[in-house]
Amino acid sequence: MVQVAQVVAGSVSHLLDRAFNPDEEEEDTEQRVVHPKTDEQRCRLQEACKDILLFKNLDQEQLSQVLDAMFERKVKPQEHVIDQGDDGDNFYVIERGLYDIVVAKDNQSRCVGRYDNHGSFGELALMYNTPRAATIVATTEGALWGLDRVTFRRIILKNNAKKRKTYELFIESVPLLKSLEASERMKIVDVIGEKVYQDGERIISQGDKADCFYIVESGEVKILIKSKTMTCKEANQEVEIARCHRGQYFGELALVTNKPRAASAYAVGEVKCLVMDVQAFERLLGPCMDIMKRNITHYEEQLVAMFGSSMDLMDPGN
Ligand code: 1OR
Ligand code: 1OR
Repeated sequence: MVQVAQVVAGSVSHLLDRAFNPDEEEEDTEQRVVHPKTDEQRCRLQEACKDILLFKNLDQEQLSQVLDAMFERKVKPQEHVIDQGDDGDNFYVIERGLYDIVVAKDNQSRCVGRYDNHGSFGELALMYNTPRAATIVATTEGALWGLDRVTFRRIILKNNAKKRKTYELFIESVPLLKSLEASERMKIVDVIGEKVYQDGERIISQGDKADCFYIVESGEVKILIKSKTMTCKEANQEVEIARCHRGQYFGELALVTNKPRAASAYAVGEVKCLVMDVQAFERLLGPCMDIMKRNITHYEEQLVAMFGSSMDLMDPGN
């Protein structure tokens, strides 16, 4: 069933896309797209959106406008939600379902990744006014929440202009990202979300499936490992193996090795992290891969030095 959006305040002609000027104060004159929802739909929508990184830096009013504008879309197996090369119409948040990311290059289509019941896609064409960069195919029955291009650009792009100002200097100072071009660093800022953790809160849990990468913005993060081979009395006891401070990263190992999390990470005091999803990590951090791989070699050396075996990094679920 196609739901018809209610457009309140302002005229429909404003829906036509135009050059975006983030400094223009236009909130009060701009049309608002509202798709009415039942309480039950709103609950499901809020649950699906609670970890969406692009929504993390929005204020209350911006977030409520985004949620008002979102509409439900059910999909069937093999349905193409997005086709590479098309113009961008909507941004999508996943409520449930599996979705393949397929990229065609040199006349060959390749599945380069997959969304598994979480995450979002379709932001790139809307952010940069480019054709769709990949095809997204549902491989199961699924449910999505769409956000129209005009609302996305009005709210998310405006917020991204602010994010660029806020994080530009910090991102330039992150050693891992030094080898990137300035424009590539800005693309990282565009897709990251800030998450805040309280003292003692667990950020990563050893053995979990991984979907995010973290850069410490402020505070301290301690890394603890449980090892079945270590010489510690209690086999299941966690021991501290490292600390990460402002400008340092963690959570890359599971994304690089495609394995479960090798260790757990906890906040020491209040911690702010910039968080990137695995798709953005693969898309944007390719040029930093050598540095990360070199550091992973150091973990393995340390592991052997500390516990006499590097088995656990290869089999972190135990
Ligand atoms: P879009 O608006 O271009 C397709 O529509 C979407 O697929 C895109 O936004 C992203 O949200 C999502 N490269 C390009 N787009 C990707 C990628 C990707 N992964 C997810 N999307 N990768 C590089 C492939 C060479 C990363 C693969 C994990
Ligand atoms: P992850 O995705 O596996 C846990 O999630 C993260 O802890 C991991 O990525 C690394 O970013 C981080 N061995 C394994 N992981 C480590 C280590 C480490 N240090 C930090 N992490 N070692 C410490 C070396 C000083 C070797 C184990 C003794």
